[in-house]
Amino acid sequence: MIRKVLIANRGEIALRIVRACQELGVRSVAVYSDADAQAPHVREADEAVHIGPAPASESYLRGDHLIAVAKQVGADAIHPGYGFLSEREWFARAVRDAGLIWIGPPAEAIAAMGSKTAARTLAISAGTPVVPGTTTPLRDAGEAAATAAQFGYPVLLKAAAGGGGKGMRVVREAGEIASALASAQREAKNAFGDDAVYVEKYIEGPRHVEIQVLADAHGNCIALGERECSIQRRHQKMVEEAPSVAVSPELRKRMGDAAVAAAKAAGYVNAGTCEFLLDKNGDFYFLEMNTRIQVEHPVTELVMGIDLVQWQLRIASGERLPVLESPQPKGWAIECRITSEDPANGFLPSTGRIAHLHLPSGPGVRWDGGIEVGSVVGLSYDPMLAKLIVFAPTREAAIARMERALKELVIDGVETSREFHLRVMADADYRAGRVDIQWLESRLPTLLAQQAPAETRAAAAIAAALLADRERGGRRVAATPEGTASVASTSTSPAGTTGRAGGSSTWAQLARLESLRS
Ligand code: MV4
Repeated sequence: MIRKVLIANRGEIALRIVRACQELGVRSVAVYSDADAQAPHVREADEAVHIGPAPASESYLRGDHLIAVAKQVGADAIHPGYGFLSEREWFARAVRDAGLIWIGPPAEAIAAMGSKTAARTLAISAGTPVVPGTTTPLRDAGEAAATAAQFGYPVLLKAAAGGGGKGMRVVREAGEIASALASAQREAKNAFGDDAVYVEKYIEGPRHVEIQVLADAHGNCIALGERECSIQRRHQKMVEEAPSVAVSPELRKRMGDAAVAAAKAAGYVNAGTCEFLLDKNGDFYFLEMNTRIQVEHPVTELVMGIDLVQWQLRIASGERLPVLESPQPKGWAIECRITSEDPANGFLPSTGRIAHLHLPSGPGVRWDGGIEVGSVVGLSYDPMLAKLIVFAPTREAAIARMERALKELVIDGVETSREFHLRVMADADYRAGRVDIQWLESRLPTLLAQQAPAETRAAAAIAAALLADRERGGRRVAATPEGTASVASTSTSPAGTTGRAGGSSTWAQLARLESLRS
C-alpha cells in the first residue's frame, strides 16, 4: 500500500485528496505557492512544502521540482488532481521513471487519448460509436470540401490536438469551408503548436453526457454510470448531475459498455471519464476521454455510494476492483460550481479577501471547498472556489435541497455565482430537464434579466438605508420581503420585519452590516 502521497495541486481538489488519504491512513504532503501559504489544503495535510511564487508556471507546473520534493520528503506516490500536470504524458512518465507511483492512468493511455484523432481511431477499433467523420488531418481545402460533402453539412472542423473548443469551426455550407479550415488551422497552431484539423458531422443540440470508469491494474474495468454535464458556458461546466434524465437503464448499459471498451482499448488503469454527445434521437457518440479525476466526480460518488479518490489510491497500490458488475445509481445528486465570477458583469473574475463565510449543511449537503475566512482570491488560479453538492432520493427533492443550500450559503468579499445558480435552479426548462449544450448560453439573457430574489433586494435596501443612516446616527434598520427598508430609532429584535421570503441570510447580512457600523 502507498504510505505517503505528495499532492501536486491546490484548492478544493488538494483538500479532497488529503481527506481521502486521512481516511485510508496514508500520509499526505501538500505543496503551496506564495499565494497559498495559509490555504486550508496546506493546514490539513500532514506536511507541506513551499514550491515557489504564485504563478502556476513557477510553482504547481514545475514537474521536475515536484518530483524532487516528493523524493526529499519520502513520498512514495504523487496525485496530480485535475488541471495543472494531471494530463501531461511526460509528467506521468517522469514520476514513474523516478521510482514513484503515479496515481493516475499509464503515460501511454494519456498519450493515446491526448490526440483526438488517435482517440477516435482507438474508439472505432473498440466498437465504441464515434461521430461520423475522419481520423486523419485534412491536407487542404479541396480535401476538406470533398469530405464535408461526403458526410453532409453542417460539419465541424476540429483540432486533432484540441480541447476546450479551441480550433473548432462549424461549417454550414460549402462556400465557407476553405476560410473556416484556414482559421481553424491558425487557431490550432497558436493554441497547441499543431495545425492538424479533421472533420466531423456536426451534431445539433446534443446533451453532454459522460461515463465514469474505474479500471484496476489486473485487467478489470467497470462503468459507474453517467453524469449530465450539458449546463456549461464557454466550455466551463456550471451544474452537473447524476444520473441524467435522458438516460434509461438500457441506455446506461450500452453507454457503459462502450466506455469500458474504449478504456480497455487504451490500456486504461485508474479513474477516467469517456465524454459522449447524446443526440435528440437517443444516439450517442464518443468524443474524448478525460484521463484524470474530474471536478464533478462527487455526483457519481453520491449516487453510486463509492469514494472515487480512495479508489484511485487503492488501484495505484495494486488493489483489485471489488465488484465487476456496473452498479445502478441510487437517488439523485446535483453539483453547482461556486466560482468567484460576477454573472452580472459578463462573468468577470472577481478578486478579494473572503470576509465572511457561512457554509450550508444539514441533510444531503456536501461542500467540497478550498477557501475559508481570510482566504485571498486572486487571478493566479482558476476562479472555482468550491463545489456545493446535494443528494436526495429524487431529482425534484435534489433541486429543492440545492435551492435551500444555496440560500444558506453566504460568501462575502468576492462576487460569486451563488445567485446565478439559484436562478438556474428556479428555471422551468432546468426543472423539466429540458437542456442541451446550448441551453445555458441561449438562456443567459433571460437568467440575467430576472429581478434579484427578494432576499437580495431586502439586503440591498438594508445597505442603502444603513448608509443613509450613517449621516443621521439612527440605530436599527428594518427590511420587508418586498425589498424596502427603513431605519427605526429603537429596536432590539428583527421580528416581524421579514418572513420566509426574506430568508435567514438577509439577517446574516444585516448583522454584518450592523457590525460594520460599530
Ligand atoms: C461536437 C459538437 C457537435 N458535433 N462535435 C466541444 C469541445 C469538445 N470537447 C467537443 N465539443 C463539441 N463537439 C460534433 N461532431 C459540439 C461540441 C460542443 C460541446 C460539447 C460538449 C460540451 C459542451 C459543448 C459546447 C459546445 C460545443
